Amino acid sequence: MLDVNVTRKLHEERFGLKPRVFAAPGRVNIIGEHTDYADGFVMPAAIDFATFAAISAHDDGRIEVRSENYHDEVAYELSGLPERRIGHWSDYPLGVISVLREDGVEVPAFSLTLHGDVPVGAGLSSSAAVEVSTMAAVLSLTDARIPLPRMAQMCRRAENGYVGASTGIMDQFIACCGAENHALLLDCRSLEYRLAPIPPDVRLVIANTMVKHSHAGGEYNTRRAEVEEGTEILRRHRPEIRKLRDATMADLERWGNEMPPGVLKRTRHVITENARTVAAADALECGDLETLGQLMYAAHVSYRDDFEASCHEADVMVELASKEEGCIGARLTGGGFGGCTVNLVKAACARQFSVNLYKRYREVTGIDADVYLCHASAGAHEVDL
Ligand code: GAF
Repeated sequence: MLDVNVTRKLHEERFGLKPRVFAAPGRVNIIGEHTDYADGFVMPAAIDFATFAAISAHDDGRIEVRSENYHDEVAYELSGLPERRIGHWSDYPLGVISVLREDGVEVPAFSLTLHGDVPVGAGLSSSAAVEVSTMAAVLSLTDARIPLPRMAQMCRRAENGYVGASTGIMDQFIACCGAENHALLLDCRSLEYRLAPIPPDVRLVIANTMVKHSHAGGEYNTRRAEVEEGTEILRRHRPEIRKLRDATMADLERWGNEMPPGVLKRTRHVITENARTVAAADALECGDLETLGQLMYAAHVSYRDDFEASCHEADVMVELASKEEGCIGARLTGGGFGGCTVNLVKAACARQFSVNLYKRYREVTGIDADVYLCHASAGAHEVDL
């Protein structure tokens, strides 16, 4: 975990002003993959990796944004901010500023230092952590009072519209509304959510396959387009199907033969994943960890075979985890095509589990994985002195 005092000091040394500091966490998704933009259900938890956004105001009409991770900074006149992405790390904070202004927030001049430890390209939502921490920091300089769920929607708009990745609401929402020691079941249509405690004798172990994943363009958007195509075919028969959230397996059995084979499989994944996610939240709330674990394994199989968003390394990682003592459930988490697996593990076994998983994965793939013992953490907040 990063030391916030280091971020404060770096900001003061660079900009000569004492900052206020805001934190937003990364996340791991326990279950519910590619269901958010289908208005379905997801069950992520915020984790103890975060981005800090240290901010101080000034009055020279400029904004300066420094990234300690990229050892780089940008500066613009407030009157001359780029209107769209330039393919640079600064697209994320600049996208947030653009959305704030679109919504009528008067953004003042400031200096901002971004400093985080959410692994990049690992499927743990480093970009949402940057967006949400930036928004919380910038808002602190204004009179605007924006509730956290709306902040999540605005940050999503920044990512969709400005950065150009057609992601759903999950990552920004959990970065805003996550709670210590809880998973969050989100209805991505109504944005109603409930928090489910993670039992104290269960640990979240995140295993990084070290296969990089990225959203901006690429396979994520292709999958999303296939999901839209499947939805459109079902909607022709049942116009009340606005999103796949409204469709059932019976609909798919009836009209799935009109879909290209890939589209049929993507559609089936989303419909079954929604059901699994709701069942998983119930299981967690009832303390039925065995059912929860089985649902996670089933979700991985669906992600691998129907959504075809896994990769060899993630399949190996899940298989190896399932054989370790204390493993309740394991699956590839996040947007897919690499990144991390999420493992629910009995607390008493978690250390040995991590050591063994690292060793076995190295034997099979030759790759040195990062294995993180995490705990569910709070969403966006100001970090007190
Ligand atoms: C990425 C996206 F940003 C989320 O909105 C979600 O679709 C996820 O992939 C897949 O479940 O993290």
